[in-house]
Amino acid sequence: MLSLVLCSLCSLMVKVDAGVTVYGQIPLALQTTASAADAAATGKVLPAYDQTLLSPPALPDPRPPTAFTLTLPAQNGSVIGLSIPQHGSFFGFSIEMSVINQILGKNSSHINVPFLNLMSNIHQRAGAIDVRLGGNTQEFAKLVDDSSIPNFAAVSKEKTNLKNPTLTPAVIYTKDLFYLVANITALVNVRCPTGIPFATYNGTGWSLEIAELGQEILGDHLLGLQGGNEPDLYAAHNHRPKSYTPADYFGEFGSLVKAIAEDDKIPRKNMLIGPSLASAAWTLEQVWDTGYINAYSDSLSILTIENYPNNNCAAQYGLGTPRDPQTEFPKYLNHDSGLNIIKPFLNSSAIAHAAGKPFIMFETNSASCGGFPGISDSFGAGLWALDYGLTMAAANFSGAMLHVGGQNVFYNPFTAPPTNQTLFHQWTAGAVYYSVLIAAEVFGSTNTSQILDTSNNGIFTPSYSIYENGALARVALFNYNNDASGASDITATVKVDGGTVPAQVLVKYFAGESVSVKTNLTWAGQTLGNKYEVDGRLKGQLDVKTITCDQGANACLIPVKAPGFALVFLTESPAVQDDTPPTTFATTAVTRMFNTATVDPAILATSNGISGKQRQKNHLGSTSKGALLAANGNAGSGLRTYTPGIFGLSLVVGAALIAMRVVVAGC
Ligand SMILES: *[C@@H]1O[C@H](CO)[C@@H](O)[C@H](O)[C@H]1NC(C)=O
Ligand SMILES: *[C@@H]1O[C@H](CO)[C@@H](O)[C@H](O)[C@H]1NC(C)=O
Ligand SMILES: *[C@@H]1O[C@H](CO)[C@@H](O)[C@H](O)[C@H]1NC(C)=O
Ligand SMILES: *[C@@H]1O[C@H](CO)[C@@H](O)[C@H](O)[C@H]1NC(C)=O
Ligand SMILES: *[C@@H]1O[C@H](CO)[C@@H](O)[C@H](O)[C@H]1NC(C)=O
Ligand SMILES: *[C@@H]1O[C@H](CO)[C@@H](O)[C@H](O)[C@H]1NC(C)=O
Ligand SMILES: *[C@@H]1O[C@H](CO)[C@@H](O)[C@H](O)[C@H]1NC(C)=O
Ligand SMILES: *[C@@H]1O[C@H](CO)[C@@H](O)[C@H](O)[C@H]1NC(C)=O
Ligand SMILES: CC(=O)N[C@H]1CO[C@H](CO)[C@@H](O)[C@@H]1O
Repeated sequence: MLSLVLCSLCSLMVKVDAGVTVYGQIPLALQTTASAADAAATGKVLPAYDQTLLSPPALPDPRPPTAFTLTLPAQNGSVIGLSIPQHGSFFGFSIEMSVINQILGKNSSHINVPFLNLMSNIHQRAGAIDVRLGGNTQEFAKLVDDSSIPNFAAVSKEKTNLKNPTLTPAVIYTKDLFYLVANITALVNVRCPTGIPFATYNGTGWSLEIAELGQEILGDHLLGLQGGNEPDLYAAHNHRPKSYTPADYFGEFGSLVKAIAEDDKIPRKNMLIGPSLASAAWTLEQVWDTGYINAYSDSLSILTIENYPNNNCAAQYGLGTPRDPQTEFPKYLNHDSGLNIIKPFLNSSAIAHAAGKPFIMFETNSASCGGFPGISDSFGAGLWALDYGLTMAAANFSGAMLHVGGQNVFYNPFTAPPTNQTLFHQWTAGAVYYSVLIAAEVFGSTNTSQILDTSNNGIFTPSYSIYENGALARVALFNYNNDASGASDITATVKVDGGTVPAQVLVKYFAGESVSVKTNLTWAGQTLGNKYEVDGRLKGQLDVKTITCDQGANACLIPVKAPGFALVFLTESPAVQDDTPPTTFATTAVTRMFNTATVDPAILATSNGISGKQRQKNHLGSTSKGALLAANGNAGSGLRTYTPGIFGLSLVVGAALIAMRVVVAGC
């Protein structure tokens, strides 16, 4: 995509006392006085924190029925059109290479704790999380010697214009980048596809360092190596002559395959990813017609497409015709949006499946060139992204990755605070982070979930059924209508064919006050927090509704607010009731802290299964100055899972980690 990310190094360091250094976003000196309000940046609000609130679209006319019935077979055998088995990690993230430093961490010994927590939430539900490291800037990445980037950073964005034919590297990185990622994968099951610079191929030799170091250092956590990012835009971006065709790309890809075959430092030859078109100048079929899949079948592990359903390039970069967000908003708020996005790729999804290759939407989000103010981070976008993701899964895509840019995009699932605000702000999460989180629960961790689009009540109230290990396990229900009166709330009647409904079902709701809002979003009662409040943990009491079914009538009546989303658990899976905390993390840099004044003690008290009472009783996690919290000193062994039941085992560590998850985000 055309987005140019603006970011810079984050290098906050606060000396607390001799030998103790805390790397954090909230230095102790400022904690008691600084508030988000008085410390708010003066001047222009960056797009990632934009406050535009659009008007919710008018209700459809005629109004769709508010009640409908889904009669669902109990077993998968008789279900026509059910998807291939999907992984819990179906929905992941794609992180622009130039912002790795802001998002993942500064270097291998300074991992951002909020990032770990955000990944851990998904790992806990799905068993894994896929995070692509790449984007346009990967194409211009250049390895530099250890320690040659100032301030010990592993990655640095260079001042460059990606359209500049002189091809200045967009990103420089050291070998430590791979250790940074490896140290993350040692804590959370993150699987990373990345990419080989392709646009910068000079016709004679390839820069294969990313492939070499990736295989050496990331091992099995390296999910694949992209060969070309959006090659159909190379001509438009002046990376190739105007005459550049799919056949030319085919030839260059062959040269890459050959170079890898001849490189002893790349032992695994069969993990290339392509063609990753932007679906702009070429169709996937044009690439298939070159014989690409057959010719490179032994080298290709994943087939990919990248697509944004819309663009905001006029407002962001003065390119094309301006689009008014208010006019665009309704286009996202119905099931046809996702269906229309994937329509051009269904043939390729089937072709990939027949060839035994996964087909992945490698980079997507609400609109290219940064998304739209008011749309991309709204609750409506959260519903849209979840529906779009499930649509892809139902159509046999094997994965999809939501793109994460820098401070100047509207669509980020999560954003680290701007460098000059790390003193007083925490992270910000977009509504679409919840979409990925919820998708992880839709599919669960068995990797056997099969999904079917069961929408039968019009485009404003789509629905899906999910089979796990062959049996009907969950039902997903959307309501895109926006109506505070309650008159557009829906009731779905779920019936089981070839079986009977359980006596009761558990339901989790994704809730927001309207499709327009960006604040107070909750998943099963819990929230990450609003703008600048996110440390990566879900806060608040888990609220899973129990709905009693009528077994005589073989019917469960599930209400869904307008707007809203419900995930119905028909078999009481352990995950749904599970209020145990995800794994929590420390970084090597944190050895002591006190005074977590910016934390709401009520939230702390209910977080992670340890009550305030228990904490008081054990003199733990005091929020007052002077409480000494010891922490483990090694990121590689920083993995601690704890539950209320293991106090005897690791009381102190547990308390320290809770506090750190609140205040620490080493940059
Ligand atoms: C932070 O930097 C931005 C961009 O350089 C600037 O507009 C803003 O005023 C700065 N904010 C503070 C609080 O210094
Ligand atoms: C990471 O950066 C810190 C300084 O911020 C430095 O002390 C440390 O050695 C660096 N780690 C690596 C592995 O370069
Ligand atoms: C082409 O690129 C390769 C890899 O970066 C480099 O080793 C080689 O010297 C370059 N060749 C020319 C002619 O620039
Ligand atoms: C699917 O793609 C193949 C390969 O390019 C092409 O031959 C075929 O016509 C396409 N089918 C449809 C329905 O587009
Ligand atoms: C997905 O794959 C399954 C199993 O091969 C097939 O039955 C189903 O029709 C496919 N769905 C689509 C939309 O192609
Ligand atoms: C599910 O797939 C993930 C990769 O997405 C893998 O790490 C995990 O081990 C698998 N789980 C099971 C139960 O097979
Ligand atoms: C039904 O589910 C089982 C277990 O996941 C799987 O082995 C089987 O292939 C599925 N059958 C169909 C028709 O999808
Ligand atoms: C969020 O919810 C809280 C508590 O219910 C309420 O006090 C606050 O006004 C809400 N904030 C916004 C921006 O909706
Ligand atoms: C598990 C792992 O990959 N650990 C690495 C963390 O980073 C350091 C370098 O700072 C490596 O030496 C470790 O191997």
